[in-house]
Amino acid sequence: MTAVDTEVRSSAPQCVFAPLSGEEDAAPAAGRQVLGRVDYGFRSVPPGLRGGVPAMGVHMASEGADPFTELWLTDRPVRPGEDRGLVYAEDGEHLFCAVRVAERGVYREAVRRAYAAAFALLVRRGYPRLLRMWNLVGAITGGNAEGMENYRDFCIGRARAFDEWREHIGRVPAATGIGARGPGIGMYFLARRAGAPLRHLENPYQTPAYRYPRRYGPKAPSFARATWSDGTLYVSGTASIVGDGTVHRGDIERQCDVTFANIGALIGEENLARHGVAGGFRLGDLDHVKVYVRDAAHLPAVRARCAELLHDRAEVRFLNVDVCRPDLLVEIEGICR
Ligand code: 3EB
Repeated sequence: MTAVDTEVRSSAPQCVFAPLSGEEDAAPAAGRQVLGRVDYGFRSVPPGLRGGVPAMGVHMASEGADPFTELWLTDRPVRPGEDRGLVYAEDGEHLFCAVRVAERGVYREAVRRAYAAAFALLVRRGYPRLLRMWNLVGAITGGNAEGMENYRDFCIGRARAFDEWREHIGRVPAATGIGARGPGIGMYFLARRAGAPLRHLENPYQTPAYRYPRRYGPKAPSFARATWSDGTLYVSGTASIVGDGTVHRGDIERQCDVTFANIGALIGEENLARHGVAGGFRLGDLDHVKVYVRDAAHLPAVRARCAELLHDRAEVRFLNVDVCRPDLLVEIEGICR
């Protein structure tokens, strides 16, 4: 594999964590256009164009956790649109889109359809290189109408969509799959134009999620541990998993340590080289970090550990939500550039 050239000037959209916006438009930085906006707030708001910006509200914040608005900014002109329940915007290099699946007894077919609609949109608009997806799943470890865990039900639908669209969309990208405080599933995606080079990374300490054995569900989760695009490394939600198994059940301190060790190994020079990417990152390079903590009582300990390991100026937000395995206490994602 040859190393991907470092591009002179990145066209990657810029992630910004802003104060939670109300119904009014979030004010973008001067001269910048908003590709997409996700309100990590106290209720879910269906995807829609608000002030010409694709926006969605997800019920992720709570007392003691951090409400915020995530903005994806670009300095290129943006074209927004709506298509079969999806909202999106594109700037010629990247496309953001958001969709929501309403609460239902069994999710898999609706999830398959929502993913397929998103994939059809990406392909039609000329952005078939999917590079990041977020899946915020209500009652993630609860049972559906058939007694199957909602997360496993969700994974079946997502896997079917990837199977059906494999030749157009290619390999699975970095992802977050995490609990939401309200019902239903909010999903949003970033994709890049056709022809752009992407690299999807695995973690030397972890079994690829798409190869998890059947005991974790009938269809393995469709995601990579990280995706590199345009000088930016998008790090998936990462937890205290070694191989395919959860380690340190019930021990928040050690789960934090394993999670950070996993991220460190994933983003380091050696692992990037293994995937044909030049350079390397450290935990201090991680920014726009989201830390998902299952038990509110663990928030102070996790905040303290993050303050030690992450950069002083890193943007970090803490959310008190369920994680996709009942024995996982914490999950952490971020972006390096
Ligand atoms: C794991 O490593 C923890 O299903 O999209 C992390 C990131 C996890 C993404 C997903 C799930 C997902 O298996 C869970």
